[in-house]
Amino acid sequence: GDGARVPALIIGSGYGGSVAALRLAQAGVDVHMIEMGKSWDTPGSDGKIFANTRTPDDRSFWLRTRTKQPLSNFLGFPIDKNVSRHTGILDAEEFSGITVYQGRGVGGGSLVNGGMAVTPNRERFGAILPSVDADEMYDVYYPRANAGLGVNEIDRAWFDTTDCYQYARVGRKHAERSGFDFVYVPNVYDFNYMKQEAAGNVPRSALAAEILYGNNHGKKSLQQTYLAQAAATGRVTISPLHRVTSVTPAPSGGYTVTIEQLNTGGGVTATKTVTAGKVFFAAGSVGTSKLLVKLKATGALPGLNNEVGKGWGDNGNVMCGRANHMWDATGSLQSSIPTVGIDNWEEGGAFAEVAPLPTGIETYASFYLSITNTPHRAQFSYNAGTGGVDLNWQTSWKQTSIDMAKSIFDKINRKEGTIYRTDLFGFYKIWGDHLTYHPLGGAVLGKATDNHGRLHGHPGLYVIDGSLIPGNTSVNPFVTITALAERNIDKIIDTDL
Ligand code: FAE
Repeated sequence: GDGARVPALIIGSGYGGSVAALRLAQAGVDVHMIEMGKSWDTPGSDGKIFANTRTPDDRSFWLRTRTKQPLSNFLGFPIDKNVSRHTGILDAEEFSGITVYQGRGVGGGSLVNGGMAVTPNRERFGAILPSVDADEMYDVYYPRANAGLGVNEIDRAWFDTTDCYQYARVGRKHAERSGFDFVYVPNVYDFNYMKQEAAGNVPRSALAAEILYGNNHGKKSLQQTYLAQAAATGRVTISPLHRVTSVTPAPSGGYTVTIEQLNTGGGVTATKTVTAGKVFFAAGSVGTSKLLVKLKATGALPGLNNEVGKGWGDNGNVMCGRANHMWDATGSLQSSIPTVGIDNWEEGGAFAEVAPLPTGIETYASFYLSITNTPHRAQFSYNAGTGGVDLNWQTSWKQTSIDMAKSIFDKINRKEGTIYRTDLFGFYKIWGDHLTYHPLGGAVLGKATDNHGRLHGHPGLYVIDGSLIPGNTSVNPFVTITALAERNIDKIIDTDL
């Protein structure tokens, strides 16, 4: 409630925030989590909590009057439509030069993402976060994160025969014929549940094209894993539809946190303050960076250093489709959960996931989301004129990522005698280069913070989310965000409580 005092306050309920909440609670600390999105535990008028990908509605987007679907076109035609402004689940946040997709609600990105749970190869991790003891990460924290998240692997025999992964088998065949390393990618979607979907025994989710706007079944989001365990401790309170706007040192010690309560139209219905002994920034790379940059610039947290807002990257995300021959049909039934990838990181700087196009009809298309080794990093800065925070990302920087992705797909196209699809992102546009699903950085470990996420200049303030990672993880990021959070909270509980 307003004016309360809490030992630990966590801003955001995604991966970093959920790890911090569970471990602090298990250590006996009472925790208050503040989450700007909805709780996503109540069915809508159709009886379902989450909207379907094929029929986005008010639930689908964060405070927009028109959808902004990542795949904006089909057969060249725009498919976006009007919706009413609502605190929906997927935020397509626009900065100059890039749209950053993020989850909104209790569970953060785990609500909307594809569940691909990838532990990077050890050498690549060492290159990204050299100050982190890799032995400890690979012996203790990656296994702990994988267990906590409920990561599982697809049954290869089932993969080889099920209709819903025909598109992925075509992806495998093409990758192998061009000599690329083909990898099976673990996931937090329960593959046993998916088998039951295919057999017609349970309600369909992955096999009903659910993804992006939430999965009604099968996926173990944070609500089913870390947050369920955290709730069971009895020490964690979550306030959904509450947004943190300020954190500043309190006269009596600790920090005064200002919080706006929102209605589902996005309006502010109340403003509250809470005093917190310790504050954990877990608002995601963009959310945490925006808060810190603004709080430093406006003098609320004057001790923060000049690294705040720096080192932001898009994980090199770029999308494309390939047009297959008629004999390489990808199937009308496609599981929305990707489970395979093409690894050309060492040679060409790209790791591509074979993604579904779950339109429900045969498209003869292969679709890919590539993660690339781009060197480009942007910076957040406070805009005193608008009171907002800008990002200086350059659209042209994506060309580096496109070139890296082409190291895979140009070769496959040559080998197969095929071409790129030009109808998925606009009229005659091959590359989906306007967006990222994987924002990383902005409060980089060892720069804006010490080697365990303690913010420089203000004891008792911590960063514990994707903003600690300097712009790239070489693979999909959430397992690394979770493992790093497990490592940092272990140290913080040992030494700071
Ligand atoms: P995140 O999960 O974004 O949580 C931050 C939370 O803070 C959100 O719930 C916000 O609503 C909340 N918040 C922000 N600002 C405030 C504020 N001022 N006050 C209160 N609350 C606030 O952060 N990653 C993978 O590894 N595998 C995948 O298959 C994959 N697929 C993806 C697909 C899509 C469509 C998207 C959008 C992302 C995908 N990701 C995937 C990325 C992954 O979800 C993302 O890296 C993590 O969710 C980031 O975790 P954080 O804890 O940093």
